[in-house]
Amino acid sequence: MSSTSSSATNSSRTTSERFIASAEAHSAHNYHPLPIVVASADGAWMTDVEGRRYLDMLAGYSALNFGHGNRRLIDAAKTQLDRVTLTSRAFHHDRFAEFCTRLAELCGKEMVLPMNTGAEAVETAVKTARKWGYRVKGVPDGRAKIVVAAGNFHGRTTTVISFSTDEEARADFGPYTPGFEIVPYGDLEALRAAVTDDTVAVLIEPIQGEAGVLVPPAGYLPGVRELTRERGVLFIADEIQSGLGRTGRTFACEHEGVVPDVYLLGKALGGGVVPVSAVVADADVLGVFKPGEHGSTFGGNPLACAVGLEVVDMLSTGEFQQRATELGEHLHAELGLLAGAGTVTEVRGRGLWAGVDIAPSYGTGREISEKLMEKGVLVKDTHGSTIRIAPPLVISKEDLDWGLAQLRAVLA
Ligand code: IF1
Repeated sequence: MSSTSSSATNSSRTTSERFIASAEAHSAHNYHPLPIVVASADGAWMTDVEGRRYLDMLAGYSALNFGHGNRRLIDAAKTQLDRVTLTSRAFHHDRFAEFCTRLAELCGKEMVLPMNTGAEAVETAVKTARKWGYRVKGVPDGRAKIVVAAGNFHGRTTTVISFSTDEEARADFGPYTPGFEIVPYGDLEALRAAVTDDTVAVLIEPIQGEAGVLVPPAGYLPGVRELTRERGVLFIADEIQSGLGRTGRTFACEHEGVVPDVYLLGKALGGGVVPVSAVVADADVLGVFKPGEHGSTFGGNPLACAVGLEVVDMLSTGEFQQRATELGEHLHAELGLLAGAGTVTEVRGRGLWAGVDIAPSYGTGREISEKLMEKGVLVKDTHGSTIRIAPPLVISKEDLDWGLAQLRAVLA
């Protein structure tokens, strides 16, 4: 197609508008992004194609916990790019063992099964739990059940959306995978009633992200731990978004002193550089896999391992968790003041992670997000009038305060 015409409409469009129109013409409309076209980024800041700067208060849904262009992570990636990037699991490579060993150590577990995306880690956990159920627990073939929570978000594959309660994510994609039981989140009695002898696992987010950064009632996670232990059921914690420093701890489960049987990790594990996910558990669980029974071309590749190892190294000192705790206390104190002023109806979350319900009279979450964008702050809405705030853990207190000042201005 030639583009010789320089009609008035075309030339009067901004660079951003042209990028967006072109994206809309040639990509599936499975997203409705804010109208900003990012060209570069550094730390907590992004710059668009017009040279405007924006404070990133979403951090790629926590994939960018360590900020954009983090020196250590970029250096680790660059070094590995010049050595070897991909071998497939048909061969060993010299970054694999160290990554798995160190990640297992960070989690206090024995084994790691590396994958790429979060949804793949969840799929892998579903397969692990079922196989464990048949081979170790002794569930009759084909009867394995996994209990999940309403309002969950675990990814987009056909099996994972089969146990979603979000019609947008689920409708028109059936037939659905059977074998899942959905109970209300935070309700221990409902969970207890749903667990049968065929139950192989309980799969939950220790804090529900998509649902609006929902923290379960105190005692819920310990209750899940006790119940699953009693009934010989695996407790699988999806820490893909909540884990790796975001809440002020390495894992959100830690806030309640809970250690699940299986951790699912993703997002920040790839340092915002490459997709890296993992299932982490003891050998009596992950040991169920024999050669040929599960895998991935890219899972555990040298580049992924090099970056993932650097992430594990960075988390092992506790400095990022500490930062998330301190800045998180500040963030929640400031948001609490807005709640006191009535512009905000509820604030939830832990550490540098907040779900903020804006009084509906100020508009939908989307409208608030657009107004914030105009003021140079990027957040993401979720259902109704809720916005999610999750800046990179490396954000400065000054920048965080500036971002909060823009929120106050939008709500003034
Ligand atoms: C989208 C939300 C965030 C996750 C948990 C697994 C996955 C995710 C707890 C799957 C992914 C995403 C994906 C992104 C939007 C997003 C999201 F709004 F839907 F809830 F982060 F807040 N477990 N979360 O949060 O990981 O396969 O994407 O690597 O799908 O639009 P993935």
